Amino acid sequence: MRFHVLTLFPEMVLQGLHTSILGRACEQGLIEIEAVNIRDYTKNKHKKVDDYPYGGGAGMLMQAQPVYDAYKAVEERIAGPDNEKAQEGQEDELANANKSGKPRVIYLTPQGAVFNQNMAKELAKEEDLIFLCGHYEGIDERVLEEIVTDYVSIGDYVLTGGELPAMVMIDAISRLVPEVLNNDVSAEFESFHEDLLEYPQYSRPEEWQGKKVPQVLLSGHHANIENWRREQSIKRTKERRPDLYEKWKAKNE
Ligand code: 6GU
Repeated sequence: MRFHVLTLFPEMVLQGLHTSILGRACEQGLIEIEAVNIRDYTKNKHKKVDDYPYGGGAGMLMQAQPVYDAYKAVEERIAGPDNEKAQEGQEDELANANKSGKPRVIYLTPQGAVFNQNMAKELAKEEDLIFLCGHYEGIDERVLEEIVTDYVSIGDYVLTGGELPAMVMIDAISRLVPEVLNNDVSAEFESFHEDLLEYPQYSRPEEWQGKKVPQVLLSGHHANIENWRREQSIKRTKERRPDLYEKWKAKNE
């Protein structure tokens, strides 16, 4: 799976995503992360990419031209001579959700739909994803209308730019790509599986600062352990995420 991030801060994105599990996934060729510097595409002789908003108001806007040209460069590369399916006219078989065979373009904005695990699962089916990161007060609406397929937020708070949200999404999506996690069952039995949070876990020693590991986990009785964990998941969800608990209860009644 390939991620293409359109940004004014490529080094931030690459540094953050080339460590730990995702770094290893890149080295193994399971995922590819490319950061495209929007500034490289400006036709302004001073390399400027922003300007004042018509009608007035606070701050600066990213202009349409450099964003569009950066996008076009990526799109042409994706649909380029290496793309056998596009070449053979097998657009139907492309994993891309939009029928044109064009990649989905996700604009990170607090005005988008709130990202969740179901969206991560859907997006993990795509071969290429383009993330557009805005800065300043936003991006000229006309280029958004032209290229964006999905408007996504990561929660109800305001950040200074789309880079961290893009990185959050790429992390959540990448761990669903086969073989990225070395343990292929762990992506299934985790928080949000079945709308429940994960149960508590313990490692050595058996006693730490007077606190003992629950006896059932030392018993070797697998059915009892499974039952205990499920009870704990339900209890924890009810306490910490009553909204999720109600959803789960409605489904399981
Ligand atoms: Cl996607 N962008 C910005 N700037 N702020 C956010 C966000 C996105 N999601 C939550 N807050």
